[in-house]
Amino acid sequence: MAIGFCTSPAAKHNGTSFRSGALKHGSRGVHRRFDLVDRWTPLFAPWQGIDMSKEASLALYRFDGCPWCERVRAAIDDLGIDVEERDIRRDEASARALHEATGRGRVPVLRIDEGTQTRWLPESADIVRYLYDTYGEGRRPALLASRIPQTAGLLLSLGLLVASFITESPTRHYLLAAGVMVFALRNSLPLLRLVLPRRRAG
Ligand SMILES: N[C@@H](CCC(=O)N[C@@H](CS)C(=O)NCC(=O)O)C(=O)O
Repeated sequence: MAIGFCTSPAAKHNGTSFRSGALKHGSRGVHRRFDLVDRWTPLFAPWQGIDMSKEASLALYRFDGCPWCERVRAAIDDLGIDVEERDIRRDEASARALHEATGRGRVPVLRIDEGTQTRWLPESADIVRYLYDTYGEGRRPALLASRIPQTAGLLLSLGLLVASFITESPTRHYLLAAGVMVFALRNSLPLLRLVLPRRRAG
């Protein structure tokens, strides 16, 4: 149900924006509670200490060819939300800001600005979860944004490696090579997004 009291990246595609008020609490519980009290959120907001006039803006720190960043971008495309992108290999100021905030240059990192508060969220899996929890309205992550390809690839490569150790015949070498290849492929799976047609919601 759309209320539209304040705008957020989600507002672009679904007109619902009060969820951004829950960002600073950052807990699933708060989101769920808001879903239940949807219509009454503006009444509860002051009581919850939430400033409904604040707008959350998101920025993704990334660089080209980073598979974990592509995983997050797949989620962003799937959700159809507006997220500014900062390429830390092309933009020195962004690289510096990231380093100052997180103490390292590892990406992806999502910067969440809401009012005067800024949160830096690292780890692609956590970012994807956060985006779907906040803007997904109950949806599950798109395949390339989800853990499924990574987990399946890891299990398959482990299976092949174990099989290569317990096999006696020369086949073991093929199994070992396949295990290593599947593992390498699994790590670059999100890059598939770069060659597949992009599916952008909204
Ligand atoms: N587990 C992390 C992996 C992130 C990662 O390894 N990022 C690479 C680029 S794809 C990186 O930033 N490496 C540079 C560094 O670690 O300083 C995630 O899923 O976000």
